[in-house]
Amino acid sequence: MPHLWMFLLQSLTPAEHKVVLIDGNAQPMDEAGIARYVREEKIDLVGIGAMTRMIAKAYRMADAVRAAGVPVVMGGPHVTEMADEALGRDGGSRHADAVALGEADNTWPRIVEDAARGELKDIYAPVDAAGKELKPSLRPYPIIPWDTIDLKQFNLVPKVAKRWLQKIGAGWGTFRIIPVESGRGCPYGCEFCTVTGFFGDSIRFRTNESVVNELLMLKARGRRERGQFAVFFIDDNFAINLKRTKSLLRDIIAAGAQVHWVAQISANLLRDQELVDLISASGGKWIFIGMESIDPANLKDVNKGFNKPEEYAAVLKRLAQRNVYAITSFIFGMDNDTVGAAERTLEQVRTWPPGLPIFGLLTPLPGTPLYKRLDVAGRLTRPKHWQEFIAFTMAHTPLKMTIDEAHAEVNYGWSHSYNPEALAHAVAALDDQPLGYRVNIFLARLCFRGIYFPMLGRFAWLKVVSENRGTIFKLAKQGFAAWWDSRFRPEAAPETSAGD
Ligand code: B12
Ligand code: SF4
Repeated sequence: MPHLWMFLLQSLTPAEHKVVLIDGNAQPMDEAGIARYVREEKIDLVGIGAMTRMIAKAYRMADAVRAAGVPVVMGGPHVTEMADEALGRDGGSRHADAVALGEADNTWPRIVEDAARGELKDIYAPVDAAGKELKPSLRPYPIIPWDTIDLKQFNLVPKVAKRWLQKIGAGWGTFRIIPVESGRGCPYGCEFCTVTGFFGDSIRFRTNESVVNELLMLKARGRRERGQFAVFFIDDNFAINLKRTKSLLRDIIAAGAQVHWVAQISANLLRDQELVDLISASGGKWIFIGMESIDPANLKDVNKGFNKPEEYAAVLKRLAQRNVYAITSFIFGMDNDTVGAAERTLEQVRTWPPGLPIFGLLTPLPGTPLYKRLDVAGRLTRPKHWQEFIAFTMAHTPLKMTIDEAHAEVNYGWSHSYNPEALAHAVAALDDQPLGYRVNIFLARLCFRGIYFPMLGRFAWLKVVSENRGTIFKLAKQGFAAWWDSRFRPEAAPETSAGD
């Protein structure tokens, strides 16, 4: 999925400038490649955004661009906290000519104008003339021209299958997941999270109309191209204001702007049955829930005591009754975790409707209260872990187990949730549902498996397909039977034979 910031800043760029977007995930380039590109295309200014985990690579790319003689501006959550690092003021080398702190909606046009005049400043802060912090209101919100943006690099359908898939149903020649924001900010202040510090606890929303129009634009393009769009509402807590969220979802339904969508919502807000009904009716398919832990002591430690593990099951059942499933996110290596935390978590997960469990390690990100607490306590083992990023590797010592034991817990969680037996079990749990739901969960599990187990390359995929051949055969058999019934025994075919 592409990152929203680049489309947003592109829309906010003064009209006389041309913007080219390169997503390092979709179009990998090495240092020599990016240097060649900026020289050949005669690029005048490069903007780079990155999260903490990708900042080391971002700095390397920035160094190569600067060595080619092109100025670099960096922005995003990491450099907002570590501006001195990016500007080489902490004793290290300089990677950026300028840093945009915080939300750059209002500063970006100024940065571009300064760069055009050759007068880039080191730091751009979102403040007014009196130095008071200014948060963009999101009303008005720029129109992101999804109908004309070149989205080739984000098509998830393999090229070889494109022509054939275009003919299926409403057309599957393209499938793209598009980030859309309907609001910003979260006041909850969980200890490990960057969001409350970065976006502030002032929550801001776009108008319903502007969100609905964006969805309608995506739908129209999908129809035109005989392809599909799904939307990720990237709001940190999509239902933080229940009344507003319900009104947005009602407007989406009234305008016929439903697309399949995913959003992040904390479990406490999903108690509301009307909200869940509206989620389902407006196209909501997957809800990402930061469950973090099934241990209330852990949740209290990280200032997330509003999560109540005893209600997780009810929340997930309420969603599943409306055919909405959950991406349930857990963190191991918390201070009250002991060996066996993963199995204890999975014991609960197995009693829930099938979903997409994901597992990570407690990570002290710069600028978070967690970072400060661990630093003061002298518990950081790799205080600048981002300079040498290693996936799924702790940067501090947990209290009740070793670092290696915490790593083993994460490995246990992923292995036991994504092995062929677990996938078969998830599919079987939906045996009473339309076939489309079973195919959906199977494909989603295969893709999510790749978060932990690298699945790059044809052979990695072939291996996984072979390991899961039993489930694939079962689904193919059911698919053939459904097709046969709909063709030759219409009276026997179920009303909805393929779900979505
Ligand atoms: C969507 C999202 C994802 C998506 C993918 C990202 C995508 N393709 O969009 C998914 C779900 C996959 C994801 C995964 C992860 N995410 Co995430 N994600 C987000 C989320 C919710 C929204 C991002 C967004 O679009 N925001 C809205 C835009 C408008 O804001 P923005 O990106 O910050 O951009 C503004 C400014 O920062 C600035 N800006 C940004 N870049 C640039 C560049 C330039 C040149 C300039 C001038 C300005 C600028 O201008 C923009 C407009 O104001 C944010 C939280 C948040 N609300 O931002 C977390 C967030 C970015 N994620 C975070 C994390 C930790 C992760 C994971 C590491 C989690 C994990 N443990 O696995 C993974 C890593 C994924 C990976 N492998 O790279 C952290 C990052 C903190 C940090 N210091 O790095 C955040 C902030 C959430 C948090 N809880 O703290 N994430
Ligand atoms: S609820 Fe989510 S977005 Fe809000 S502070 Fe906690 S982890 Fe961050």
